[in-house]
Amino acid sequence: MRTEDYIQLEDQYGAHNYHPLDVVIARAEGVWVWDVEDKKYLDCLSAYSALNQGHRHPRVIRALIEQAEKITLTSRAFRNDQLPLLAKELCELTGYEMMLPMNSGAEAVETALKAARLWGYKVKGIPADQAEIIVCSNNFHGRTITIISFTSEPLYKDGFGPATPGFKIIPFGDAAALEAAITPNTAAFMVEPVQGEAGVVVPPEGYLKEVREICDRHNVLLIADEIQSGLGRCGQLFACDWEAVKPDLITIGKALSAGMLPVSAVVGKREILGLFEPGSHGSTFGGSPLACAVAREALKVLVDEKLPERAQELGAYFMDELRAINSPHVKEVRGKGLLIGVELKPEAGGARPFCEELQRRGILAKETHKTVIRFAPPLIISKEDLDWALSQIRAVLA
Ligand code: IF1
Repeated sequence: MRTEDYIQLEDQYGAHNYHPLDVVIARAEGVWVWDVEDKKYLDCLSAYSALNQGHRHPRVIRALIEQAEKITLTSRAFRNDQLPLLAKELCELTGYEMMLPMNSGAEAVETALKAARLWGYKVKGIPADQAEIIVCSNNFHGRTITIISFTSEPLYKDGFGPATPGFKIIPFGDAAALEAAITPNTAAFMVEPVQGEAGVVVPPEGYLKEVREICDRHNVLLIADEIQSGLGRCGQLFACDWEAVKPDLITIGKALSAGMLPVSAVVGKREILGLFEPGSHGSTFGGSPLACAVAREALKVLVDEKLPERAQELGAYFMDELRAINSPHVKEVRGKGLLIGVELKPEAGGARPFCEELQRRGILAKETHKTVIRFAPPLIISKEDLDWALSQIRAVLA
């Protein structure tokens, strides 16, 4: 079968909830992927940061296979010998007291929201069913009914109502707006330290620190959604580390499995995650021995290969070189670590044609919000491969 045949089949039998580039990928290794015609591409999306360790990292593949040969799933009705070790290692790495394992990022976000409401009622003393959670405009936290209830993007929510109540939207990057929105019933403020889907939007310096202080002052929990920004992507273990800010809860996903399978978690303080009682929350696959064995190795690779440090170094270089491109189309280059957005001028005709030209030249990148090209290669990328990518990007933007 050829590219067109796969596309035709998918379009016929699969729901059209995506508009992917016309490339059908069949295999991958490290930073490279190959399509069904055997054309090679540099992956500059990394499955939206789920592939920080690169495709098929040999150590994680080995952990996956070794665990698959022992046991893959127990359910949480029984204990397994991997979850306790992942729990300990994840808490030690991140500096938190407890973790709760789930599968997708959206489930981790839902878990954090549930934990915050529970804390609001049991600890803060908010009257039953009155808890409010504050979020930011242009947020992206996932696709469940509750999460899209507080998106500001009509495409994500229109037609899916009625919305879940209990959320307030304030502008991103505006600490004063947070303080003004807090009421005695506010349980938490949830924020992406760098907004990914919004087009790689970095808040003003000091914002997270200020937000931390405001939350402390008003007895409001700070939840950082680091599903995309965390695990090294932004040049630190967590993007919040740039301002030495410690949230009360952090959601983690994507690269937690090095791109092998959906694995997510919430890490946080015992006084919050300790409030869940047996039966009050759960998941069939969350905390499975397969997921935990893979996540354990994915985290070890992150540390051993110093991926946050690499992202910091290579990201600064990449961003400098992108900014140096003399292009009539570029409005702004922004980002943190190896999460970089190139915003094009409105008259450039949108980012999609640029992504298609990059694809012809062997680079896979995806536009976000029509005018931004997102560059987020695996953090294992070499300087040489990055330089090759830059030469192609220069040619396309100039
Ligand atoms: C899609 C975007 C990225 C996330 C943050 C939670 C989740 C995500 C900060 C949910 C997921 C994804 C999902 C994917 C595209 C994507 C995305 F463009 F839509 F915004 F990465 F930039 N919090 N992000 O970024 O995690 O449930 O998907 O595991 O929905 O098409 P999930």
